[in-house]
Amino acid sequence: MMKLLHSPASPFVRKAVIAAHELGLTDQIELIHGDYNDPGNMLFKVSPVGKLPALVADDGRIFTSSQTICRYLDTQSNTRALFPANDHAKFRVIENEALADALMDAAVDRMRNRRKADQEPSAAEEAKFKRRVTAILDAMEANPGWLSDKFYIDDIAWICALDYLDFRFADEPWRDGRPSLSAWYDMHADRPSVVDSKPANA
Ligand SMILES: N[C@@H](CCC(=O)N[C@@H](CS)C(=O)NCC(=O)O)C(=O)O
Repeated sequence: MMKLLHSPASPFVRKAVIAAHELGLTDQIELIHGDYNDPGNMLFKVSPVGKLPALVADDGRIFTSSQTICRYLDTQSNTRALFPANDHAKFRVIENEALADALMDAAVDRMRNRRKADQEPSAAEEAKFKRRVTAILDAMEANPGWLSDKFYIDDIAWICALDYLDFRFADEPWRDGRPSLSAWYDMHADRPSVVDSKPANA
């Protein structure tokens, strides 16, 4: 049984959960509660990075980011693929995934800035992260052909990114002024892998 260090609030963990579902691997993965604030948590025994997600494969190999986990899972299934075979299409998908990951990093960092226990949130950081999220959303809106109906890894990552914005920043609706991205999202919203993995507080 593979082991996935997991939190229901993490958009990066959710990429791995949706990928596993799409690949028919859910039954082969045990979810283990991961806590990056607890040095005693199993996360730190398996991953030198100490970020969620982390995956321990059946043969003991460790994967320490959503990118490598999803690529590894893709090789463990012959039901379908998370990447197109054609190189040109594949690099579009990989770059789209990188955009979603950067959006999630900025949104997660913005939350962390707001929740600093020992100091006031930085207004400059808040503005920087917000600007980055907006710029990435606008880039995708301006290029409606970049995402697809294939539900490759980039589509998975973008669903995770957009749902994370709804989860944490519902007062700033990303749909406003972005009809293409909204239509693309709606096309995938009812997929069982998406519905079954909605973000929740840990
Ligand atoms: N590039 C990593 C990012 C993972 C990440 O930032 N995870 C967050 C949770 S959403 C985390 O574990 N943060 C812990 C920390 O920064 O200390 C990936 O794709 O897996």
